[in-house]
Amino acid sequence: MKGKKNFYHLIMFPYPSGNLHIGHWYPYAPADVFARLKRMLGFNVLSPIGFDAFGLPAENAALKRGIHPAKWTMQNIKTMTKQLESMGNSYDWSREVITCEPDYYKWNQWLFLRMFRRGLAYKKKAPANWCPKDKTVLANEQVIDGKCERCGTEVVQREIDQWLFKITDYAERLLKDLDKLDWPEKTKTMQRNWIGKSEGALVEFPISNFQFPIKVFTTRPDTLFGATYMVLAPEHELISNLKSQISNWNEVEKYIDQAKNKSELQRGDLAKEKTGIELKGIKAINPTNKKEVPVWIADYVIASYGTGAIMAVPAHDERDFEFAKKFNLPIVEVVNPKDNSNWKGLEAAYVGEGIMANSGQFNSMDSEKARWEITKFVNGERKINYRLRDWLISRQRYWGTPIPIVYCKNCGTVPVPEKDLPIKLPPLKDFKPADDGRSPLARSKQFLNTKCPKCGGKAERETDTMDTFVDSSWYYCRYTDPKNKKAFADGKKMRAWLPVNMYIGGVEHTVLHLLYSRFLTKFLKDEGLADFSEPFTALRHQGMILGPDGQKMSKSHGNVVDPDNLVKQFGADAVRTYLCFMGEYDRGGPWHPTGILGVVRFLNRTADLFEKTRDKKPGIRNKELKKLLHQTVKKVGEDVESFKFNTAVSSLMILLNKMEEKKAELNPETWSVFLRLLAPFAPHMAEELWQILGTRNKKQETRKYKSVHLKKWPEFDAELIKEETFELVVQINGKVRDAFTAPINITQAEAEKLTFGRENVKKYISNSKPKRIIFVPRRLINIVL
Ligand code: ANZ
Ligand code: ZN
Repeated sequence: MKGKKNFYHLIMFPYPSGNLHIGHWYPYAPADVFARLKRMLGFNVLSPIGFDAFGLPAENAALKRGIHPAKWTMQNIKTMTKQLESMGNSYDWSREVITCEPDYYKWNQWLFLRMFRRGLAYKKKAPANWCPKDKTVLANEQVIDGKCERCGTEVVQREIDQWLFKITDYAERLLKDLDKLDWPEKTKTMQRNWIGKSEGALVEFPISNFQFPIKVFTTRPDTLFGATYMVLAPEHELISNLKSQISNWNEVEKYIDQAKNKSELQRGDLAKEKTGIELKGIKAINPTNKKEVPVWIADYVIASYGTGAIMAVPAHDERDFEFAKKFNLPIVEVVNPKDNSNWKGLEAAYVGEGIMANSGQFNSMDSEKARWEITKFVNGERKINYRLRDWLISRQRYWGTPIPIVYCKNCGTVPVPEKDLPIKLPPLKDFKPADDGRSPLARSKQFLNTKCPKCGGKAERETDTMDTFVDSSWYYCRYTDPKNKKAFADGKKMRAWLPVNMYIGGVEHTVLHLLYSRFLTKFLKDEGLADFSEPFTALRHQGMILGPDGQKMSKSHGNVVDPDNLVKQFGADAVRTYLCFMGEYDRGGPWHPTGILGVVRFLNRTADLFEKTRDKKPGIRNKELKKLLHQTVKKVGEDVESFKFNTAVSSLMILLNKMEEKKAELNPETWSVFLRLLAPFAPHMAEELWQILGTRNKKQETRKYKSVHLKKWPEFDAELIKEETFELVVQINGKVRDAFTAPINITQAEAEKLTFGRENVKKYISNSKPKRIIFVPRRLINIVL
């Protein structure tokens, strides 16, 4: 729209999982209030919706019910569309995106090919998290406490060929750019930890009578003198090379086999009893003091992190300490705390910084300084390590985007040419996962057998499908140009809307979707396909709505609240407004079945009062009412912008009370303001009253008044609402302990009440009873204890 500033408002699109429950409304309804406000503030708001339609949940549900995932998914989309429409959300349905449609997933394949061309999509045999029940590989993020995120089965490790996206190339940028985002601090911290940057050193420990050393990554090279043994991950490649020198090979082999079945998370668990076995016959040499140290293998060392081997410093690392105690390995302290008044000696590892000891010429040095000096001394190399792993996108499942790769005997791995996209998902009848772990697509000979795009010879297609997080990593681009047949989105249209100005969704996506989207955006930027490097400028999370019993809503608890019934009973406006009103948006809380009645009453009272007073003459004379009206305009606008929907609604309620009190003063002018404030929350009712207001006052029953939702948000008079306040200073025994803003005409009783309610003051008073309270109007309150 000409002359208006674009504002891209986005909610995380839903899985078509079945019926929506009231918890699903929560991210959407208050978010729509925000979108409507922005529109009234004069922005050209884009608020699209679609469905994240591929993936395991749909497939599992379809398997359970014995119908095809495509049919099941489309049915659900139909139902959910109806439900979403009943909410009165201002979505632009013409831009709807459904990720399981070839028009959409074609572009997943296209993006994959771009990644492949840049070496960012690659295949590798790697240990993968394998869910024996779902029979599929899972990304690290989908393994929760060692169990499959979907079905709760213990995850095991398996070696298979996997496609990965090289997100690790972007680790530093993903980390650095977090600083400039208007996101919840907690979410940013979680991403930082997930990326897990650590600064340390690579150090080599030679092995006696063997040409290759053991390389370790350590964040504490200052503790090198205290390294009394070494540990290799059971999968470490050196182990098989050392086989002939290992005298207890049978035992070692057995241990390795056992370790294979545990997930990384289980193995890294601090609370877990340590296990391990010494490689008998092997010794490593500590490069600081040339002492021989034993070499162990243990599953608490993870193959995929650092170098897959550690130097163990039991005096200063908790896990090493526990291990050394259990297996009676030497513990040598090399860092003493600066303040050792509480130092208990070696009852536990001391993990802090301090003063060097038992470390030759480095004794008495600060450990922070010794860190890099000792690194130099042993010819180590400073190194930055990231915890972030490459993104495993292969899935051996049916309901996803086929990976556009062909394998040819002559030419090897060949990307499908762009002109042949989309590679359509074959309409399989039997789409169950196979026991051998191969994708069900392999069972369709028609799909599998193809011609090599290079030499024309016989070839086979890749049969894995893509992780659905690929679909959702770029959908916000597609909304800007959803029907485009030539590109995933037109550059001009993308520039007009992106990046997303406000993104709303669950905190559970922090290290998955939100990280993948950031990665993909950076890739698009590097490819010259986008002019922004972060997809979501601002982000807000909704809290979770629990069942009336305070438990997470679920069918098995029987505590699911059905929004359709609520809409039937009370109307969508009441449900929306109550969702806004029920509590702090980012916290959520239990659903109170009777709570909504308060909101219903508020809306009914509004309608009643309107009916009685809308025709009075213009001009608000009552000063008090006028002031509150202007104050409420300011408050509601500011609150909604900062996602404080609950206080916005309550200030509307306060205003209504005042309007009832000053009934005689009300007139179309008051209502014109009030209805506009109400419009984002209760769009249907506000519109209806607005039309009545317009037509009646123009005495033209036939002429339609412009929609309230296209009207401008009312302005407030800053002069008029200036609260007369002052800074009330709180003293305790004459010392200034606190201060807060209070109305000019506050009474002593009111001032005392506010003062005693303040945390700062409570802290000082605790249980003592004040002897005297001195109140100086417009200045201070002094509590004498
Ligand atoms: C010796 C040492 C002494 C360590 C000390 C710590 C304290 P972050 O901060 O997470 O990067 N480590 C290295 N590779 C490992 C692996 N593959 N599996 C398990 N642990 C591994 O942690 C780095 C530290 O974790 C490294 O520093 C190493 O232990 C351990 F007083 O080296 B440290
Ligand atoms: Zn070929």
